[in-house]
Amino acid sequence: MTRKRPDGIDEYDAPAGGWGALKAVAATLKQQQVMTQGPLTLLKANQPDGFDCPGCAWPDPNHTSAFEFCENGAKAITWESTSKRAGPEFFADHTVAELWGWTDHKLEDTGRLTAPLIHDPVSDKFTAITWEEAFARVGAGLQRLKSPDEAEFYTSGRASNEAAFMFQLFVRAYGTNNFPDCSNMCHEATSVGLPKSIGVGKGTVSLEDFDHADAILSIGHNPGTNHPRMMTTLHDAARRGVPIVVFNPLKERALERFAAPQDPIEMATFRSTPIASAYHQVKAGGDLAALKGIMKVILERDAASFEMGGHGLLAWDFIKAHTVGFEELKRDILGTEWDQIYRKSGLKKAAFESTADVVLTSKRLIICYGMGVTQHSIGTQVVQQLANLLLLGGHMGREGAGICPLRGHSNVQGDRTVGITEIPNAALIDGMERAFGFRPRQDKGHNAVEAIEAIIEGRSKALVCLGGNLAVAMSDPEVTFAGMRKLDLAVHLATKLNRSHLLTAKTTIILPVLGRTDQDVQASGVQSVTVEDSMSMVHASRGFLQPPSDQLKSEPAVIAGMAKATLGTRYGIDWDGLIANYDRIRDKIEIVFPDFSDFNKRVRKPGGFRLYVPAAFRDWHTENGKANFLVAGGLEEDVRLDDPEVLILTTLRSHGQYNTTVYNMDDRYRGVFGRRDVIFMSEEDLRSRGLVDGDKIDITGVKVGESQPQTVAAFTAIRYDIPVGTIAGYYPEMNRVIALADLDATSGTPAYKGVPVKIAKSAA
Ligand SMILES: Nc1nc2c(c(=O)[nH]1)N[C@H]1C(S)=C(S)[C@@H](COP(=O)(O)OP(=O)(O)OC[C@H]3O[C@@H](n4cnc5c(=O)[nH]c(N)nc54)[C@H](O)[C@@H]3O)O[C@H]1N2
Ligand SMILES: Nc1nc2c(c(=O)[nH]1)N[C@H]1C(S)=C(S)[C@@H](COP(=O)(O)OP(=O)(O)OC[C@H]3O[C@@H](n4cnc5c(=O)[nH]c(N)nc54)[C@H](O)[C@@H]3O)O[C@H]1N2
Ligand SMILES: [Mo]
Repeated sequence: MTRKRPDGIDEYDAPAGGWGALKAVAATLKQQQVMTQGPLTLLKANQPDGFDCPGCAWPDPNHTSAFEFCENGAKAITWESTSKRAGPEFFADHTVAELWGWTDHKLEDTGRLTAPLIHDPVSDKFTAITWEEAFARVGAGLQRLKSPDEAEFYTSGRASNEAAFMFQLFVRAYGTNNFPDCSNMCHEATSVGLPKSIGVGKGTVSLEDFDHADAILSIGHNPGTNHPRMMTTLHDAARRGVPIVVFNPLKERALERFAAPQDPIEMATFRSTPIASAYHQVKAGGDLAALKGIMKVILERDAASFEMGGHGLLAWDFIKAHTVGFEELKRDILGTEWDQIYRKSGLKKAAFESTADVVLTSKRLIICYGMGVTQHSIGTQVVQQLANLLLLGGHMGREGAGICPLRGHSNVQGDRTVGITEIPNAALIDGMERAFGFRPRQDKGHNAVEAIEAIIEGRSKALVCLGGNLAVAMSDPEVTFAGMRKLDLAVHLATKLNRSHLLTAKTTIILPVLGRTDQDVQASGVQSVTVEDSMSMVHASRGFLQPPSDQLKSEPAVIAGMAKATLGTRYGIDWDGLIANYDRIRDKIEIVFPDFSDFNKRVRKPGGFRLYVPAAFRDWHTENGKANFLVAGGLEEDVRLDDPEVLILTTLRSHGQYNTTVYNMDDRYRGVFGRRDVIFMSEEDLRSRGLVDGDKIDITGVKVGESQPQTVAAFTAIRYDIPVGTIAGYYPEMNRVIALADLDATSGTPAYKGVPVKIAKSAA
């Protein structure tokens, strides 16, 4: 007999995609009241003459002609092109204290911001202000600081190349390298880890490579929700018989079975395609052990082949010609005990043997990965082990093979390419001098966690955010929120209201900006911006909707306005000229970054162009000019985990959210409906703690460094197919229990996917 499940919890038996996805889009259109402009907008997404979907950074197929269906892209687009508005009248009716009590969903669901706003501390309300006044206040606030290093300039990954480039120009001319950005919380382990391995901090594969791959490993990402257009690619590969081996603690439905809404037969017959050929439910944080396990089998078999008089099983010509460090890696891997590998990964020998079979028979292997890999205290090292595994078989610089980090925001990769970095290299500084005649500082600035620490400690007094919701995205809101409330100046360029805006400083200004779908008209006419996807393709994006208010400015224009008010005529930068025609911004980008040669011409070709990725051509831009096998530290137990009561919490995105934007309360593919206050737990972890499915529990963080552990109370434990010792909950609700100091020391990426916690049955 099966016991009744808790409210809102249901087994979801259907495949991912299919009719459920189509139905969800119809519901979204209705919710956002976009029956007139909305459906039309969807057809322009990711088309050569349309705008780049703000949803994710998965590339568009060449010469896109048919509408590429994507449920979550549709949510992202309709959320932006909604007919709801949050204008000055709305803010006149609500104090900030009142709005603070609203949910994240309700805050953003008030609709598009329509006018510049300033917080009035007397009434505790946001009131309208002119652009001139707003720019003057920002300029005065920044000029007043003792040093430019007392200001932090945050970038979220939706900003276009043009906006991001203008932002770094403004900030470098102002005089600091404090560039916290969302990438610091996301793929920083990739940006820091891969350059040491293969000389470039980006993926090496192109979309076409997936047509030629003969095996795919998918590690720690959930494309059915976060990169839905990738499902078309995985679906095609699976139908070709390509083995797809998954490592993920949760059985993500889309990686099990997917019905392609593009496929008329699957839609008509309610059939679906199995995606994963093997699914290994590794423990959260167990990937380093798992990768060592796979490589151990491979290296043992290679050695055995030589002993039998064979030529080995690895790509020996490649290893000899292109790599350094094989012997050290071999020593480390063969010296790692199987017991430790089993214990840390939670997997058995068969998982490593079967994966080694796939890897060793593959001539063209692609490894895809996401936040399940990067957001750990050992994230950088795990990324480097992925590179090791590929290098053993020579799967770099070969058609159909390579590494594929799934990037987050639609232009997070481009923002980094055009200069958003707290660690500028000499090439960037030289380029800026060539383009603008001044030499910016080259010393290291703050990344995201360092920026928050500086704000908490009062070393930084101003924060300017180009989009995003930094306070909510960050760990430990208890200290993060308190720090942000102590600022002298907080400035937010935003499309919609969110909680970070409500953390009011002495002066708090919200500047409403055009989104991707909005038409951007400047002195020379309608403008396009450019973006770079996960596979280094740069292409144009042009909005066409009537903006929600005639008071909105584009992001580049707002940045230019702030820059003029702050810097005056410093360095003779022609801010107005750059804004009048974005071709001029691109001309400057080309001077700073020679890879963008002929930028304006090349980006006008439908589909755009691909930036040079040296490792994709076996051109290794590492210090020693070779690809490097890198050894990761041992698998010593984390001392925090010695306590048998400690569980590892991993924090996830639901199907109904975009980062801190909560579209709706459902997580359809995981069978959760109308709620987010749940913790996924294995039957055994429930039982051993005297709990049953549906019990209310309190989750408390474990002390890390100086942290004061916080508790999330009265969440509902639900029985779920997840490894013993691993539990899961939603981001950002669970950020409360994550210590700010819990991060990957090498890259600074917060360890959002490996949070040590204790749980107890709620008293109430
Ligand atoms: N619709 C939608 N699209 C998005 C986003 C969104 O919020 N909504 N966010 C965008 C952004 S900024 C990003 S960075 C990407 C994020 O895309 P993903 O990387 O897919 O992000 P997560 O939801 O955090 O899920 C990570 C996956 O890793 C698994 N996992 C958790 N811990 C571990 C572990 O220790 N090991 C392994 N192997 N797996 C683990 C989880 O079960 C989950 O399946 O998506 C982008 N696209
Ligand atoms: N626990 C936990 N925490 C995490 C993660 C996790 O997996 N677990 N993931 C981390 C990751 S990968 C990331 S990338 C960060 C995300 O951190 P952020 O990038 O800071 O957050 P978002 O939620 O993407 O930002 C949403 C806001 O962006 C604004 N916005 C939307 N479109 C535009 C636009 O076109 N222009 C401007 N100016 N503003 C716009 C809106 O006001 C909206 O409220 O969170 C990180 N935090
Ligand atoms: Mo991200």
